[in-house]
Amino acid sequence: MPATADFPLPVLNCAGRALDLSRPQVMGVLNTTPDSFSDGGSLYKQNGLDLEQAMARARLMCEQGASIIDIGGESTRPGAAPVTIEQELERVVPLVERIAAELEVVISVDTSSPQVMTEAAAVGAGLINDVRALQREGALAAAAATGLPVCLMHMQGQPDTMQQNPQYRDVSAEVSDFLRQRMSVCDLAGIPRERLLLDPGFGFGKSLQHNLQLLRDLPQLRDLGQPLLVGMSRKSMIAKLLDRAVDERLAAGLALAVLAVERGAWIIRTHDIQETADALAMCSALAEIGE
Ligand code: 7PJ
Repeated sequence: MPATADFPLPVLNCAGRALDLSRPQVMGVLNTTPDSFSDGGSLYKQNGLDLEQAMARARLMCEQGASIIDIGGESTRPGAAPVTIEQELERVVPLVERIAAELEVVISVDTSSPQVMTEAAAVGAGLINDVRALQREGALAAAAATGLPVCLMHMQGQPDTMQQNPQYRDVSAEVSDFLRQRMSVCDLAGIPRERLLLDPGFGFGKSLQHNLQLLRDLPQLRDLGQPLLVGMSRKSMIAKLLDRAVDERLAAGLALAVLAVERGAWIIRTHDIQETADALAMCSALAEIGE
């Protein structure tokens, strides 16, 4: 996001680690769930998360160009087994701590649980990424107390049933209204605008048509004045257009990432780090020569 009067700081302070918002950035997804749709729990061994393997993955993600690593311990895939707070803490906190100690990267936690926010922040997390936009009881206060930046995402319904028959009068206006409301709520709770990122939540209670309308209308969301984060990597919206298996969605995902940056997105959440970093480097190169 270019520095403007509305957004004078091209750098976001993520627990002392700088996130450069003067150019598009890659957020790499590191799932610690045994049932993730995109990587099928590949970091698991019999008695839980393989911390060494997860660290190796995190290191590789940094080498490939991720400036943020997003660690999730809850699968939001429809039909996924619900996670207990103990399981989520166990999956997320030790890994955050190790990454904070060993790698120079912004660590994001993909969580809606206040306790996970608090404990992850205590061991070095730099960003809270909440697909429920801090609506769970206690989440707003917990996030505010960490002092960390927060990504507020829009979701219609709950993960289990959200894809059954999503309905909107005007998806872009409704997502925009929701995010604006959550920004005000955050403001009252002591999370200032400078610490907020927004995300329309592709695939979270949205049909293919809704996702496409949101992508087309991203400039409307950009006008809310906060950096936009988007995640379309490997999602079923690609399969609905192309009928591709999860591991065959890379080219489409890169196209969507570039289209999103062209429309004002600034952080791309993806499973395909190096390829996305290369694609975004082309966007940056073009942006840097100016009008
Ligand atoms: C998103 C997310 C997204 C943000 C997931 C998946 C499902 N967080 N967490 N935005 N998606 N901010 O990776 O396909 O789109 S989990």
